[in-house]
Amino acid sequence: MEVTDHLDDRSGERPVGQIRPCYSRPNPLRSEACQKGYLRLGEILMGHSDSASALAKLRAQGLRLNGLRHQELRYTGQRVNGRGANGHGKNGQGAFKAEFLTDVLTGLQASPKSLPSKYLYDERGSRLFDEICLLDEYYLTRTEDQIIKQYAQEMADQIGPGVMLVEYGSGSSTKTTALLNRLAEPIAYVPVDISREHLGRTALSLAAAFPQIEILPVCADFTQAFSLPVSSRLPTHSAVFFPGSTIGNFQRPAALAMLEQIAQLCGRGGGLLIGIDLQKEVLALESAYNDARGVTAEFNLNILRHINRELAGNFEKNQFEHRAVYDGDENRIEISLVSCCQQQVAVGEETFLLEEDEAIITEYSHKYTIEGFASLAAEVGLTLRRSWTDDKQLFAVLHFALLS
Ligand code: AVJ
Repeated sequence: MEVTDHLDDRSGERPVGQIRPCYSRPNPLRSEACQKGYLRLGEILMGHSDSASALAKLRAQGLRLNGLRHQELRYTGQRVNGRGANGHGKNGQGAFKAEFLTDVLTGLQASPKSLPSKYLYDERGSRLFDEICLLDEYYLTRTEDQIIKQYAQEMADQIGPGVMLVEYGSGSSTKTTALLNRLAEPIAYVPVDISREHLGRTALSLAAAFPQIEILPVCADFTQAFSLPVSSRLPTHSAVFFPGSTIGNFQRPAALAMLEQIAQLCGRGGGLLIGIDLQKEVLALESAYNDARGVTAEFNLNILRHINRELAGNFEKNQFEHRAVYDGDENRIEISLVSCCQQQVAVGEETFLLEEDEAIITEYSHKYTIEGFASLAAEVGLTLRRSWTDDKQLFAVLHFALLS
């Protein structure tokens, strides 16, 4: 069987313990991938063209690399929705920036003004979000972790044997590990993430921990359609794992579109394991988004830095204030940046006038009841099979099936 190595061009000597990602059979995606500017393996791995520096960075982050040498780590040449994720792609950067600019201009021309929440997550934003997850006030992450840890076996039983498990967001892998540990005969694990860095880290550490599971990372924006990679063994079905209550970011039409997309990706017999934040008293909700240390405020304001840097904006961070309030009619936390004065702001060639107290909405975080979310999912054919929650009913993890 032919082994093709795509990590870099210096595939000759490799010290012991180095990663050896490979395709163990000819990969039909490969030549097409290279022609069309799909991601190459090395790029997916780290966004480094040089494997030595990628490895040094991984080591510095404390990753166990020994033992990976014989691990078959496969990467797909999955297309990143037509552009380089995170703007690092050799061919995609321009397109990515153009889309960022269009999104920002469209949002600032609208009334009320808004900015897509996905732009909160540049590198610094992602780090700040990780910090949010550790805050006392931010109960979401810790509660979901605890639910999954406690009921991982039941969840794995619900998902069933022979699955290709597709994770949206592939964040920190503690939840994933708990699940993968308990799945019966899992065929493949497909982490999907827009951040190549995150994806590389997740893929490598899970490949080391689960040598029997084929790891097929896909670098993509999961809010847009993408296709599943092909595993070497045929799965009996696919299931999407979508933790973190990220679905809460979407308003109803977008949430429905997302669920529909998941249903189509999995097909009949497929499943969805998803985390949602539950409705609760307003004080607890608002505290979670107005932490005492101001980390959430910093996270929110970071979107302005991101725009200034990437799109030649001139937002003055200290002319804006973080606001997060619960809207009981819409059942959502509305996060915005409020202009402290009347001011003019430029983004590239365009200028915008902001009135004193005018808000730019940066994020919604919808809160559901289990029944409410189940009826939403039912609209696209997803049937609620089981749900798990913590004893204070702060958060829930739901399992849906696409019945044939
Ligand atoms: C990542 C969308 C789940 O809505 O709670 C946290 C994002 N924003 N604090 C959420 C967020 C501010 C978070 N989600």
